Amino acid sequence: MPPTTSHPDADLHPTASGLAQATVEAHSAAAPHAGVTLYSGWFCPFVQRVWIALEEKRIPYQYVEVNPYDKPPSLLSLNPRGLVPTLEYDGKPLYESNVLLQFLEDAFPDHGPRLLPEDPYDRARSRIWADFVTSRVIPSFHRFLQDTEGGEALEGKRREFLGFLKEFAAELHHEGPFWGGEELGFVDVVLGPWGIRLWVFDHFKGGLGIPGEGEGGEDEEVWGRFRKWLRAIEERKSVKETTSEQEFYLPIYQRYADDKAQSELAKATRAGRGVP
Ligand SMILES: N[C@@H](CCC(=O)N[C@@H](CS)C(=O)NCC(=O)O)C(=O)O
Repeated sequence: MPPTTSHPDADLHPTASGLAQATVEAHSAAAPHAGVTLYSGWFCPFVQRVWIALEEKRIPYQYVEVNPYDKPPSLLSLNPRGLVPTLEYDGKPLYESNVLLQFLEDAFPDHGPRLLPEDPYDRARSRIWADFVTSRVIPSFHRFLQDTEGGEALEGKRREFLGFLKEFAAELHHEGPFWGGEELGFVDVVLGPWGIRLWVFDHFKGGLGIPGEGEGGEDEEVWGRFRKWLRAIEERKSVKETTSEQEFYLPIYQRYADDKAQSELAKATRAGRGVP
């Protein structure tokens, strides 16, 4: 059958599956008054940041699935960048996942838990580490995933990525389980969607190499703390209920692993730039 669209990445599974499918169905009705509409791609980790926050805060929202590689006019008219997540609030558009997280915090102060700390210093620190995730961890995740040279080049990218994860892990609250302590917060939501996607390195790149229990040597404590964080993220209801079945992510990540993906993120990685 000839492709129905010209973008090479557009041919993906059309809808969420598994636990995420039930969440989509529960939010298929038009957004209630003072609610928001989330223009989403079920597979997208940037979307998942915002989706987790909407679920955690129990903000009324409508979920609208769009294919950002076959951009419908409804998406482009709201977001000239044509990226998901895009949000419509009171008829007005907003985008950029980290901005959206902070917007939800400001616009719905009485809904659910606050993700950012009250204390100005702690808020600023959360923003520093959220920025670290977006400017360092995610580009490095993609450099590693999109490597097709193998050998020393792949090994170097693996080491770079592990180095960033270790730097992140060293900043985690001593007990946790989350970044700032017992409660899930902004930094957790910003990295969480990539945390639950670390399986891609086992699947496509011969392993990530986070030391297992008792294997961390002088870094045992920091890696132990990272594993505890990751377990807490993986077990979080809002994370599970916004995650689809692995088999449907596979063909998408296969294209990244073969360095064939033509998304803005894949192209930016190839060109040595950061997150689009
Ligand atoms: N900086 C954006 C990145 C969003 C993004 O790259 N979304 C991807 C899907 S995961 C997208 O819409 N890609 C469409 C494209 O590459 O044309 C954010 O944080 O919201």
